[in-house]
Amino acid sequence: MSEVEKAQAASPGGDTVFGKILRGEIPCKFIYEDDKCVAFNDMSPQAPVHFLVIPRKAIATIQDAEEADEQLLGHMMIVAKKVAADQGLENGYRLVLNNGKDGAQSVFHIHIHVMGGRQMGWPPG
Ligand code: DGP
Repeated sequence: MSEVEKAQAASPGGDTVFGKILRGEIPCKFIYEDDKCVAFNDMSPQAPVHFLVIPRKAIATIQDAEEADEQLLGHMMIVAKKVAADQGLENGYRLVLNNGKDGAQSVFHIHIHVMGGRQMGWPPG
């Protein structure tokens, strides 16, 4: 099943695989963690380096984010750039936040994809 097909089949609401990862129910090696978010490698990498930054707080989609989440969302971007530097992405990288069905979101717990280590194309599919 392609990532787009997974997104089309995914249903918003309820628990997610990322909730299970955060609770330690699914083993996952964090490459970064703090009290607000964690980062780990994507199991289906689309680039030589491909990791996800996810908040510990379960927010399903960007539409579900509230004004009070402003600092958390900004923090995730700062973590993304710090981990990207740790991963040696000195020539740039792509940040992606797939949102909702048409955005090809398959896991309804917001996450920033950070991809690098190759030349990215544009426009995205
Ligand atoms: P998105 O389509 O934007 O919702 O991306 C979800 C990503 O999450 C997708 O690239 C694959 C990744 N993913 C899903 N389940 C797991 C898992 O159990 N472990 C890891 N490391 N990544 C996962």
